[in-house]
Amino acid sequence: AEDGYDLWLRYRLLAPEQAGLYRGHLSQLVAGSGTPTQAVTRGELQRGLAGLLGHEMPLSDTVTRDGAIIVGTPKSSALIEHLSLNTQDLGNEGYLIRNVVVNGHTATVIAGREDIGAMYGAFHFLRLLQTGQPLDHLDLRESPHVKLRLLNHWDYLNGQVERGYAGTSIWDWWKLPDWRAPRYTDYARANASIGINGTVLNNVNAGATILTPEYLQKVAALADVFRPYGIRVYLSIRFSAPVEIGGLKTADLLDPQVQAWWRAKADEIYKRIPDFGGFLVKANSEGQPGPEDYHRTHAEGANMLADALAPHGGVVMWRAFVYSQANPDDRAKQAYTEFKPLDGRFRANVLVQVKNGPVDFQPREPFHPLFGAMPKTPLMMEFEITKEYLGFATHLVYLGPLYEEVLSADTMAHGKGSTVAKVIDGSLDDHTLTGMAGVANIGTDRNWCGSDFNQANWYVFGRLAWNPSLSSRAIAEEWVRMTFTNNEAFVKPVVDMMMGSREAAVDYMTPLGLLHLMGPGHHYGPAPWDASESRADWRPVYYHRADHQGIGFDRSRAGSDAVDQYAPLLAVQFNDVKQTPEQFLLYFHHVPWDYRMRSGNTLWYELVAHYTRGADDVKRMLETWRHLDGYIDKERYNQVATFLAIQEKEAQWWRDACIAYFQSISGLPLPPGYVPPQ
Ligand code: GCW
Repeated sequence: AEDGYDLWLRYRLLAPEQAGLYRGHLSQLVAGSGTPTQAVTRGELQRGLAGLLGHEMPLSDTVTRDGAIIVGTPKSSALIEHLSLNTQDLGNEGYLIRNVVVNGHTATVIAGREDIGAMYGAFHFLRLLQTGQPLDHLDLRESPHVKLRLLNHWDYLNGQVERGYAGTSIWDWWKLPDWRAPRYTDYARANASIGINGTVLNNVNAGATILTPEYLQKVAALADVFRPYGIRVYLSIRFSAPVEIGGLKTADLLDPQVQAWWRAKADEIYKRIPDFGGFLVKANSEGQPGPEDYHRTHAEGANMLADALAPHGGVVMWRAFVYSQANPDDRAKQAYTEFKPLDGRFRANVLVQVKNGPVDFQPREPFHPLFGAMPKTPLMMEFEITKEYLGFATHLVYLGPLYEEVLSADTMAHGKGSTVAKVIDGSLDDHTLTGMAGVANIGTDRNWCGSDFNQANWYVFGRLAWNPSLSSRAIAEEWVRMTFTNNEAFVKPVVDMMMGSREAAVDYMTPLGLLHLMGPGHHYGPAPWDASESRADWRPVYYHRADHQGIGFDRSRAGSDAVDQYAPLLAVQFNDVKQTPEQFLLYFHHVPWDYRMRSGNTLWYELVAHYTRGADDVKRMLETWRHLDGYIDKERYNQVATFLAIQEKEAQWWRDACIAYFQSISGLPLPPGYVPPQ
């Protein structure tokens, strides 16, 4: 039975016509196993090829017939060395895949400069087969565009996953370090297959316990499992840990004892985990302790930790997700206000990790104004893979288009073409330390992610972290082929459905630049009326500001002036209601209900039309899926169908609740032809 456990690494038998395509190309495997990485690379190829072709691939020390696959590095393989390939500029993680002739026989070589590169190449090679690509005329060269490609787990040590909708944490802290569950290896394989090279094991809302010797031993065991796959572990730390587990009276960074404590802690960690990645820090945000508790800046706090890690080559990823209840200013402005002045004040091994938008992982937000605004500081992207505001496990929302929209957005920081992708890959301001993080959607569910389609969000995150310029459609197609089938009659409609799914969710939840209308606390379902939260900036009304005259948050110069956090040309555009893209209209402006939209509709009618379109889109998604019965296994087909039916019901709920609520405020009649809820 199919339970989704294998993710996109299913390696099921290829259809005969596809297998036919590869006849003559896959006859023997020439690959070493002298290092742990070589061993797992060879193992993955054996496993993948056996599954796809239906027979074991013979191993050989040298090429003895046509169709050999040669894997390795010039250092590990004399054969590869003799081919005199240019592997020098591949970097540590890059690879090439090429057809060659060896001893008069045709062969395919998968080579890296280092083992890890060859491993990534092997996964790419398997992907070619899984997606039905031809194997002749191969001449591929790939290196990652971003250095740190990380998952962030919001996992507590008690097993709970904050904003997790796929069961509990896969880290079984009770049984570590002795029991190294096979699932950890499968986790590493999945990540390696898409280029993810690091993982932050614990929640940014961190306790201090993870830094105790007992837990560091457990962390070291996980690091051992991941190491062959090129994955480093990182930890979220609690700024006040020197007090909580160090017995000190203060965590003030100017106290020499505090500095010494962190240095000693770093030394202790590296003794156990020589390739430890570094720290992720949420400080002075939503109740977490931080340097501001002692009237020091974020930069000073980050630098103190950076100094402790620097001798070992570790990094600090300091989050910019800050906004304070005490600060009456527009929440969307606060991170920029606090961090922009700190540009140039961070140590070389500090990255500032910035959420994609200025508020909080909404279905749609403009890109965060810090991108492009801190040229002297490496800024790391933080995307949310788990669907906190996007329907949890059941709603089918492919996040590729969201990620792509943000990455391709133009910050105009150095004129046209200064995209967010260029900030992230370091090319805009010449940074070599670069990174992209995704808040994981992984848990103990058999299918890891709570639904089959949620796996696509893990997948697309990894692929875009490798290369932020890839197309989310191309990635969706790869994923569908690997996860379900290469049958074109299935692939095309499913990719189309995925590509439209994010816009559908925006339409039925928060169209036209609205955001944060979800039920406070849990963030599931509509609650634009809800005023139960103690904090004003956690209430939906804070964001939509609907009144009898109109709706939207005035962030123009006449309002909170958030527009001026963007580059001058963009600020002018966003400041003008006529020039603001309609998808961000109510994010930047408070607009009268009778405002004329580009369609000719009034704003009120347009809002109703978007909600209706979103709900209708989901109906169509379900219809599309119903036509695809029989192309894939029953188990996964049925679950997707049921989840889509839930989504259909809930999209309708969103539409009806939001329209009814906003109508109670606008007092306007519903458009002619509008079908109210039964
Ligand atoms: O999105 C919000 C979430 C919190 C989260 C916080 C953050 C980890 O609702 O659950 O806490 O952001 O990113 O720090």
